[in-house]
Parts: sequence; structure tokens; C-alpha cells
Amino acid sequence: MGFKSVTVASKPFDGQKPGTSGLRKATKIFMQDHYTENFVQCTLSAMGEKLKGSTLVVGGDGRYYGKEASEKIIKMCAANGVSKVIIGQDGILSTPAVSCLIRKHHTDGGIILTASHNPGGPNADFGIKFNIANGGPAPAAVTDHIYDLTQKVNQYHTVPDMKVDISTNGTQQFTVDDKPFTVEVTDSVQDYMDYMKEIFDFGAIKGLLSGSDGQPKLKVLINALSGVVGPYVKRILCQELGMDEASAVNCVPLPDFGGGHPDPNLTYAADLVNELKKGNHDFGAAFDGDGDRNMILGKNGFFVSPCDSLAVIAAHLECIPYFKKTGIRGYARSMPTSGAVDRVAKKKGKEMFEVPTGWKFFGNLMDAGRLSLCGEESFGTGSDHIREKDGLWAVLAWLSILACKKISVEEILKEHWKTYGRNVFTRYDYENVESEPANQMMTNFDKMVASSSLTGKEFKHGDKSFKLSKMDNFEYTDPIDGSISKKQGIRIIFEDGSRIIFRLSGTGSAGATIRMYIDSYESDPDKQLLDSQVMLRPLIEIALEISQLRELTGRQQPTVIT
Ligand code: VG1
Ligand code: CO
Repeated sequence: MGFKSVTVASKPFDGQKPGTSGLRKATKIFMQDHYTENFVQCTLSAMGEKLKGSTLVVGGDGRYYGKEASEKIIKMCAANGVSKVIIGQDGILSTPAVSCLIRKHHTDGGIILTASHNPGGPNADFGIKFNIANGGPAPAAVTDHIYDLTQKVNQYHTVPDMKVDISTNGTQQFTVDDKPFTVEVTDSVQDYMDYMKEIFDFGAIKGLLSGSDGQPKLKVLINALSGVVGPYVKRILCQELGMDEASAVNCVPLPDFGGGHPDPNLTYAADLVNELKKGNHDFGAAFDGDGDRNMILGKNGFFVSPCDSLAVIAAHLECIPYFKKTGIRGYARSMPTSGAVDRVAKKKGKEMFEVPTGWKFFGNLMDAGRLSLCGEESFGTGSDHIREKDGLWAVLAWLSILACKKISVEEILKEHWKTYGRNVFTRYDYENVESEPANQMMTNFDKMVASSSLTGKEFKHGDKSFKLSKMDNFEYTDPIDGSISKKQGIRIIFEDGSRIIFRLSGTGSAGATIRMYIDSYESDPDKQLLDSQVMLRPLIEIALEISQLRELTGRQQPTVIT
């Protein structure tokens, strides 16, 4: 039986510009009449000529409203002339798995249903993100185009009577407007797992997790925070690599993440941290809702800062078979990420790139063959195996290094600091601040930058003093396509190389979130082992003084400290 598409009249869409991670808002907004349809129509229309006859991947992190949205998207794809949709079973795919599928099956892009680390549920957040044919987040040119279309959209196309079953794996064929349309429901884990087997030495990791060569088995605790990585952990770590089932906690994706905040940091993954502190496990990890972020812990809750995690992986790429095949092309980090990885790049004589916050900025460099490994301080680590950051990949990378080095996480870090020195790092998040004072703070900074009024000034706290050498608002020119991204964050740089950075989050859904980052280098091996909050106290105070953050926002303490 053939289906006919219909065109539904709709109102222009009053959405904010989709940011680096697509459009993220309260779930209730997406559930309003035609809201999701309007945004999806604009996303599809923005593909232009490429839309007709295209293949798209669709999947999400299992959060509330994901299934309904998936069904709407499939029907709209059918009506808009897409020829095939590949969707994860029950609509489940991690963000890295979507990137993997887009690349493996050479599709024209993908649509990801997630608000990442933001809570889910009818009273929390939802999001829709478009990835392009290289498997990475759409660049600004594409998201700007989508936004322009949302300002004028007045109709969308769908196939109301089409019934698609996304709960059973297999291929379903339809005829829509006399043309064939295929829906392929795929196992959420299989293709991703096959790829991980090519990248890593599964035998070595299996030996580590089950004990071999006279070594006792590594005791691991993985907490998926009820996000999408659960099924991947069970299949890959437990079934394939022999990790005990008891080591996989919160590994069933829940629509509201069990009421939690699926963000793998010291605050929102405190359960894992507290378990590790008991000393019964050698290695711990958590992931965010959509599986692209990771947090790594060692025995007794030893915290590996994401900046150090990146640098350690960078220094040990020879433990990972993939890089033996590809060679090391270059390294990159987002601007607020500490300079720890830069030191590894320098020692290895490799190119090093500093890009704005957001994974999309790494894509061009990878496509041009100049970048192998990159990361962000926000618990994002990944490589050119796909075009998204990849939480489980980072865990497999760490397990590979542990299998190779046969020493503990803490020992690996200490050895690293001894060799390279330590970039001590912290990030303070002030979530849900009122927008007005947050914007005021950024305006004040811009004035300071314009007048260079602070250049050369000494700032003192206790017995420490820092001379300000440069202050700017970070601007990035993409070395591949020449596109320019302005105002990517205030950088306050001191003569000893220490940096204070301020920027406003682009991924929140309510009010403003101010992020303050501190990065300071310590070469003295005796001081390297001190607590980062103690070591960075003077710069934290100086940052709060220059920004007047407490006075402007009324906030005395941050919501999250990393
Ligand atoms: C945050 C992080 C950034 C990350 C982005 C998307 O952005 O700081 O490093 O790329 O989230 O991550 P912002 O603008 O809120 O600081 V994810 O896991 O939400 O795709
Ligand atoms: Co995420």
C-alpha cells in the first residue's frame, strides 16, 4: 500500500539560534503543537539539494519524548523525499554511535535527540541536534541557515498514517508518494562495538579485567548515570571484555535518568566518587546522558582532570593499535582546556591546535588529516576515529594504557607530572545566574580588553603576585576553511603563563551559566602533589576580584567545581 504525504500549515518558529549542540530547551516547549515539526522541517530543508534521496541516521539518548520525536522525524523524512532512515532500536543511539553510523554507512547526516548532560523528563530538557556527513556537529554556516529558516517556516510535510515499528531490528519498506522509503532499525551497539574492536586490543583489555600474567584482575566500577551508555557498557565491557556485571551500575537508560543530572563530574556523579573513596576499586568511570563525556577516577577516588586525561592519553598513544596504524597527525584542545597536552605535543614534535569550545571545531582539522587526538576540559575526549567526543572510547583508551603500563591510575599521573610538569586546572560553574548581570560582566570585560587598562598591572593574593601580560576575547580562524569565530571567551594571561578564562555557556536552557577556568603551571615536583583548590586559591580570588562576579551576581559560591 502506498502512502501520501500531506502539508501542514504552521507558524514561524520563535526559537533561539541552535548552538554548538543543536537546539536545547525545556521538554514542554518541544511538546507544543508543531514545535518539534517546525524545527525538524527547517533542519531537513537546510540540506537543500542533498535532501531528496538522502539517507539519515536518527537516534537519541532515551530521554523522555525521544520516541515520539523519533516517530515524527521518520514520518517527516518520508514526506520530504529522504529515501532511507537508519534508526537505533527503540530510538536508542549514543552520540558517538550516531557519528560512527553516519561514517560507516556514508549517510548524508544524522539527527540526534538529546540534551546531553542536562536532566530529562517532562519538566526537564530535550534537544535536537543535526550532524553532517562527516559525522560531526553541524558547523555555524549550517546552524545559521537552519535558524534563518525557522524565522519564516509556515508549513511542514509529513505522512500521518504511516506506522513504523522501531522496537524490532530489521528493514521496513514503504511506498510514499510513489517512491520507495526504507526504515532500517539497527542494533544500537553492534556497529559501534565492531569499530571499537578494530581500534583497541580487546585481548589485552580482557586480560586486565579478568586478570592475567600473574596480575590480579582490575576492580572496576562504571556508572552510566542511567544514560544511553548503559547498553554499550553491558555489551562491550561485560559481555565482550569480561567485566563483572556488578561493576556496571545504572546501566539501563531511563527517560528521566532516575531523577538525576546525567553529568559526569564530581558533584553530579558523587555516588561513584564516594564508592571509589572506599578503596575497593582500582578504576572508576561515569558518562553523560548521551555518552560523549567521561570522567575517570583511580583508586580511593583519585580524580583525573579531563585536561590531564587528554595529556596522558596523548603521551601513550602507542598503547592503542589504531594510532599505530594511522600515526599521530596532531593534537588539539579547546581554548579553556589546560595546556597539559601542549607539552606532550611539543615533546613529540607534533602540531598543536587551540580551538573554541565545542566539538565541531575539531572536525575540519580531522578531515584534513592534521588531527588525531583532542579534548575539552568539560569531560570530553576523543580522536579522529569519529567526529564526536566519545566517552566509552576514552575508558577503553585508559584501560589500554593501564594494561600496557601495569601501574595504577595515580602512578600514571604522578609519572606524567614528573616528566612534563603539572598544569593545575579548575573550573567553577555558576549555573542559573540571571542573564542581565552575566551579560553585564561580559560587557565589562570587553571594555577592559578595549582599553588595555589592566595590562602590566600586578595582582596580589597572600604571598603570591601575578603580573597581567595580556587580556583578550579569544578569536579563532579555522586553518582549513578560513572561517572566523569571534568572542569565544575572555582570556586573562599572566607573565608566568597562568590563565584565567571567563565565558558564558551556550548549552544551558534557563538563565545564564558563567564558567570560570583557571590554568596554572607547576614545575616543582614537591608542589605538584598538592590539592588543586589550594594551589589555585590566589588566582581564583584574583579572578573573582577582576570580574566582580560575586558583586554582580550575588553568588558567593559556584554550583559545580571541577
Ligand atoms: C559545554 C562544554 C563544552 C561542550 C558542550 C557540549 O558547552 O563547556 O566544552 O563542547 O557543552 O557538550 P557550554 O557552552 O555550556 O560551556 V555535550 O556533552 O552537551 O554535547
Ligand atoms: Co554530551
